[in-house]
Amino acid sequence: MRHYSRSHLRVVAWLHSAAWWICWAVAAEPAGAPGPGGTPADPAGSREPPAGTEIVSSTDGAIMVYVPSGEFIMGLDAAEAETVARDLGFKDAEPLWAWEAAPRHQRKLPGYFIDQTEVTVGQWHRFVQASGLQSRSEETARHFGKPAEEFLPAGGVPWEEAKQYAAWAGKALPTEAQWEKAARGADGRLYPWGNDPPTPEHGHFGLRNAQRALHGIGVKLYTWVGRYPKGASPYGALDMLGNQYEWTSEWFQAYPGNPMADRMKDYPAKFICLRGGSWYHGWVGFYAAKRFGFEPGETYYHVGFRTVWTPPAGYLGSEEFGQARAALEATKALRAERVRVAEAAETGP
Ligand SMILES: [Ca+2]
Repeated sequence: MRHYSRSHLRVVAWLHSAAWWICWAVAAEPAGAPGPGGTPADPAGSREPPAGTEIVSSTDGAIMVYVPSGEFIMGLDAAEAETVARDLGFKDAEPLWAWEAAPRHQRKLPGYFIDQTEVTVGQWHRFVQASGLQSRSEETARHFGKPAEEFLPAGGVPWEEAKQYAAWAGKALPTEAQWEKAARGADGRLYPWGNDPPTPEHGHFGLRNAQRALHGIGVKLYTWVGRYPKGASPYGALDMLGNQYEWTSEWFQAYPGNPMADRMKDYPAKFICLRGGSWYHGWVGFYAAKRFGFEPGETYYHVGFRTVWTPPAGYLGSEEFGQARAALEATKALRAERVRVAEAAETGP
């Protein structure tokens, strides 16, 4: 078997570490020091963490990455939808239902952290133990107590339970805009990595033969989080496309100006919006603007979620920030070790 993921994780960890120290050297200028041209720099505490800054959440132990404040491009125009369709091997965009993501428009968001990966079996297990929740997610519970399965994504989680998890962790489900900006950055790219057509190395889409060739194992359902570094977004978020579909915090409704809004008039109050496609739906969901809906009580095994957190002003220089940074190395090492054990066992979920 190949140890593709382990070696890549080492390289990615080193690159992240190097990038961090460069960012830190910039961010750690004395507060109030003159900026370029002799103008005063930002006062202490008002600066944002650099894009892609990683932390470990103090509540649920998730690695989170920073998405800076500012505008970004959301949705697709018709020409972009046709490009995506051709990239994915379709004759036109109709089978993708890409008209649900029209029109292309600009949004502006404050900065926030988002989980680098989907919430895992291990995190979900700690949540139900701490909260006493009688969860409906049998799909996740069947993996409890098995170290090699701790870093599989939670699945079969109904929307209300996902919201309960987020509240327990002091976080929230992402809005659609938060999810989409984390996936495609600010420049309107079609996919997290840019505009190059997707390949089986960009995410887990249930392409069994291709994934077997890549990892040397048979993946039947979802797979361990963070295995596709080539699919990383501009902020380092992983599995934004593929693996589990992800609940957002919002009911599914047409964007203002959508030319097909009439076809979507029954969506609100019926469907919650999910993002990112899934291994079960294959290529039809493999683009960053993809929107999809399920009723909130549904518990499909290809549906999971991730959470977001908005830091308070002054977070960059706080003791809490230092602790969240210090926990990264051990958290990454544990995940790499669990995935190595799982790969060695050559079993899929
Ligand atoms: Ca996903």
